[in-house]
Amino acid sequence: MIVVDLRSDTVTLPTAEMRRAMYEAELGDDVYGEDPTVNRLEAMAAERTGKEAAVLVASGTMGNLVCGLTHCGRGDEMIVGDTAHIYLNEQGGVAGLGGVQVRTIATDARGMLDPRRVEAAIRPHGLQPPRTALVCMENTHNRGSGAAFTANEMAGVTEVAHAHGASVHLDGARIFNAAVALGVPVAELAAQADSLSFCLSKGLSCPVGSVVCGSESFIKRARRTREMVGGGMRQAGVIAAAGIVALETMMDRLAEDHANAQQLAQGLAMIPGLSIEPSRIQTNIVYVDLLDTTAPELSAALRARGVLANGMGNWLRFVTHYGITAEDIELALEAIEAAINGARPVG
Ligand code: TLP
Repeated sequence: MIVVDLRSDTVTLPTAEMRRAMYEAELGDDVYGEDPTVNRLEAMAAERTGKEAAVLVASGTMGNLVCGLTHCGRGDEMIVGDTAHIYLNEQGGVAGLGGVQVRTIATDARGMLDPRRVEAAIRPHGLQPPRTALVCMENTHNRGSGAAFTANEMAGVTEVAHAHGASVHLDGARIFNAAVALGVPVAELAAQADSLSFCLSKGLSCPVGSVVCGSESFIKRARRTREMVGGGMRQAGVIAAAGIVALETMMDRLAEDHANAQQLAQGLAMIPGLSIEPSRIQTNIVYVDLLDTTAPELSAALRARGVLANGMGNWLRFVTHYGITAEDIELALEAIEAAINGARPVG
């Protein structure tokens, strides 16, 4: 059976060019700073994002954790949207490992924070309140159906945070999707944050890895934090080699994923029993509300028809990525329609 795997862009496999680069990578011990391939990837990442320096980490979760722990001390407070991946999907890492108090603020439907709410949540200086050390944003926004925020949209939050002495971290797991969708250099978006973590292992198709970018002094401290959480890797050039290929070759094709997501959204909008507004889909993530069935039911029915999707409660999420073609989207839509019709009560 043909399997169209739309669970996530994390399921992407490395390209042939990546595998070759990994095989041939020049290596050294990165904890000594001696892996030339890691050093090259980090320099490229810093250059692309317009930051002074960068450090390779194992995952997006580790990138966010390292940044949270580097910006915040024990008892400090970190402001995060209540739909953020950091808050929902990272095992409360900064609280569990760093004693950081996480304060959530309601985001809008796209996942954006309202600067006024951020400002109201920032603690006054004093003997008793915790210090608000960090404000986090996410771009693109996973739970916001892949919403891509312009620098302007982020600027209000950044200004408010900085005005009150808090730093800004950007969970840019899919920041290149945002840059491609908005048609702007990634550095323009990264400029709104003091630290940025982006993933190599999602739409960019690498097998593993994320990169944290920031100022020289921040990255120096982040390296120590990475060491603390066991993230110092040795011949990590095998990972970095794929990352270099990704930065060189996988960026522009993200537009294909966005076109496929739009095609999917438009097809889903035609299927009775589903609720979605295709105009909201800016990148490669498509959330759809289920009106007559539940996520476990529909995803099981889809799996039986060769289509994989994740979901919970009354929504399913489809993510387009490298390896998924426009024909796959048509196949998926046929399977979804058949599964919905099969699942709906007759009469
Ligand atoms: N997201 C995964 C799941 O964990 C939900 C996915 O399939 O989308 N930030 C954002 C915005 C993310 O979407 C993810 C992964 C991460 C961070 C964490 O990255 P990894 O999985 O590399 O730790």
